Amino acid sequence: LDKLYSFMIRLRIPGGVISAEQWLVTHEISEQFGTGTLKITTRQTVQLHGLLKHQLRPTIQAFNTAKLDSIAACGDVNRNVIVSSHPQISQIHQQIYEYADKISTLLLPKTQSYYEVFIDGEKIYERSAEADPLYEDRYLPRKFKIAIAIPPSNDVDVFANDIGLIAVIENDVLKGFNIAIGGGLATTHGNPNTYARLGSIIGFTDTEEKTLKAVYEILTVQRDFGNRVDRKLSRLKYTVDKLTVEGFKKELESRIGFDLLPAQPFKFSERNDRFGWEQNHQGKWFYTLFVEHGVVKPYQKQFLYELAQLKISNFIFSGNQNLILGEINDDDKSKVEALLVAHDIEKQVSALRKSSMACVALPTCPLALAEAQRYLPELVTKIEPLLEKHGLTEDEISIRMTGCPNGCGRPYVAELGFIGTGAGQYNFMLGGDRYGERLNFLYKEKQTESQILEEVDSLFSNYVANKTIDETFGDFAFRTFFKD
Ligand code: SRM
Ligand code: SF4
Repeated sequence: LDKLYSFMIRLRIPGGVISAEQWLVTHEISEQFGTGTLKITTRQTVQLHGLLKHQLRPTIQAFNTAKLDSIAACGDVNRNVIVSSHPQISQIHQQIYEYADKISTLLLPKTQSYYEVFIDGEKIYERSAEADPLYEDRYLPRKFKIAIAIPPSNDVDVFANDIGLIAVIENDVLKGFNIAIGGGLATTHGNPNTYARLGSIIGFTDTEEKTLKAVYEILTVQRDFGNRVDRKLSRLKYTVDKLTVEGFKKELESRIGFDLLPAQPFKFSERNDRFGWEQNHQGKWFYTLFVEHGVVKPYQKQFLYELAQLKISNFIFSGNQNLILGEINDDDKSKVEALLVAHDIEKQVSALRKSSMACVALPTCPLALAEAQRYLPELVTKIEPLLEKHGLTEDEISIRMTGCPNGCGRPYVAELGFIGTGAGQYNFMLGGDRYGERLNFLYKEKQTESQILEEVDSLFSNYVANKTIDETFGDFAFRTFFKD
């Protein structure tokens, strides 16, 4: 008798946009084969858990009929390419969104084994075998992540990615991209050689051809120079530091055959999603739904199912684990509003909760040392009265939690970060900025809930008494407590 293996499947959705038809298929698959839970991830896609081994093929086949796949959603390849998700913030979002698709396609492994194993059983050698000039016969030393940010929003945490592209826009024209390399968050408890790192900006590209070429060759540098001995030290960030930023850039320029242009100015002034209704330049409506830590609750799932059946909106996952219902015509807005009311969707949610993010952790993640998405909601409920006590209820302080130091909920770039060290214990990280441009630091080790609440109370009190005008909590905490 075989063991009762159960699997998680994650989709590849560059830019995080799917149609109503694709939502319906995803919904139905989750009911038929999964646990029923849909989990929106920090990289603009969804995961289904609890798939039994014999259900894998029918699941993947069903996704395939809806033109959805799971190729390169995991593994030592380029992962889901993410993009700032609010279309209304820029008239040229569609143009930038297309980059996500192009980059994802450009960097897909050429192997057809996915189709042989999961779709139609046709032998790979019966298909036209295609060489893979990018991954060759060895793939990358480690997973690889790319994000595209559209200022003023850094909702993708662009500097936490191996490659971060920052769109430079002037008078509603896309001028090109600043390129940041070597971002990555994971550390390992007790291994001082591991560290979180924000991407370093190495220059600017002003045409699509140059941007794609630079992105592609950054991967080949990592393929050829990355550490293949120690997986803990094999992400691009370590390669960049080994070669030095300048050394990496030189190697890259020799491969692309042109010099990168000097980086262009840009400014981030938001990272959260814009909840509720917004209208874009073409008059289309977008509604952003708060989905706490990406776990779609049953009443939300029912609402989304009924909405998808109307086929009047698309579904856009945000890098903050929320969901945007997009491209809604003026005439259809009232239908969505009626459904929002019927399902009692619009709840009062505090600014802190809206700025919170947590990874999956227990019970499904095998690497979890502590709770995250099941516990952070409870911790936030206990912090909310402290915010009230100190007059901070409107403050959008970012709070993030993960069950281990891998950093899936990006806690290293939060103002308040909690990283699991053991059951009920967290390293308390403090002093990230609000927009993801500065790492936080370890403030207190292995804190229990009561210690966390006591610290937070005292920090809020100190903040209110001593902050400068317009100083955010993270900036205040960094200025006050960070010791080099
Ligand atoms: Fe992650 C591994 C969940 C975003 C760093 N991550 C895992 C696994 C697959 C555990 C495993 O290897 O067995 C988790 C599955 C748990 C489960 O039960 O579902 C997992 N990671 C997630 C998600 C679902 C968290 C979430 O709640 O949203 C995110 C899925 C993203 C996606 O759709 O592709 C997720 N993971 C991230 C991020 C954030 C990001 O990419 O913006 C990071 C930190 C950024 C980075 O990569 O530096 C991240 N995950 C890791 C790592 C550490 C990688 C490293 O450099 O060492 C691991 C462990 C590994 O790769 O060995 C990991
Ligand atoms: Fe699992 Fe750790 Fe990632 Fe959380 S941060 S999902 S515990 S690997």
